[in-house]
Amino acid sequence: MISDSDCRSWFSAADLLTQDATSRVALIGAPLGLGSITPGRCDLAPETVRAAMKRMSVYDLETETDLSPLRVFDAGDIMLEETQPVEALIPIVEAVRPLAHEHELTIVLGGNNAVTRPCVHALDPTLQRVGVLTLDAHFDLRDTDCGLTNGNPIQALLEDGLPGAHVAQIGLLPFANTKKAHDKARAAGIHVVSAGQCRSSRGMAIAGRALLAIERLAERCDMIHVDFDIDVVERHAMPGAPGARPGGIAVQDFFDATRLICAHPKVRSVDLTEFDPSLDVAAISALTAARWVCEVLAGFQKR
Ligand SMILES: [Mn+2]
Repeated sequence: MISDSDCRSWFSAADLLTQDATSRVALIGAPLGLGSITPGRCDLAPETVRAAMKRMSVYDLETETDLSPLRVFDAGDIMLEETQPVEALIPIVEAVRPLAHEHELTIVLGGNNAVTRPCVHALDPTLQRVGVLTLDAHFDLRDTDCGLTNGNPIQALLEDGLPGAHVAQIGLLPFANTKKAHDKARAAGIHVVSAGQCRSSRGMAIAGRALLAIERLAERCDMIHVDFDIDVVERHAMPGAPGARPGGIAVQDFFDATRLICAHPKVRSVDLTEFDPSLDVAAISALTAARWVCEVLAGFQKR
């Protein structure tokens, strides 16, 4: 018997998932599909990401990062079938809060972007000690008078009492946001960094911008939640996100920023939102999402 032969398979990122609740990192699916402005199947994302993790090894040769000693407690998926965003608050908070308290880092696989508000409430019910960083093409500051959607989690959090100075947003795209949203962000004191300010052609701009944003939040907040809305990535590299547009950030910049952000000890929870597997082409988005999980863990391991 050849126990360590890799002639047919390897130890994959999916093999890091365990039922051992003492693991330093936890992962949970929040398959919220309803309430998207563009109706879709973001509810399929958690199972798709877990499956794609089987295609990722646990070793990054470029930085000689080996994730194999890490284990990730897989808490399964929250039951959110037929659930609208307004009804999803309590089940998500109740599922994520114990994980966020018992683990150094909790990974929440959305779901549409409406899962972000409950994640922030789970981390800090007072909303006074928590900071929120978004990597997103959009402000998500649409009005809430028509109800909660994937287009207004940040607006809803501000209305809940989250201070605007505790919010930083990276990757905002031209012609994907309104002047009204930009004015709201400015008035609230949100730290705004556009996609153009993050371009690779400007060197390590995104890494520097992300580090600056996270350090700014860390000065004001005891803990940070990061929303990785996958539509921040350039659309040609992200067919599986309805909101992705040409001109978004490069996928390598997305990975670099993820690792850098997740190395910060105040980052206690992260979400991945807006991945709709029904729109994906050649598993491009699924493999990007799986690599994102690896980058989150690589960043965490640097702490
Ligand atoms: Mn968003």
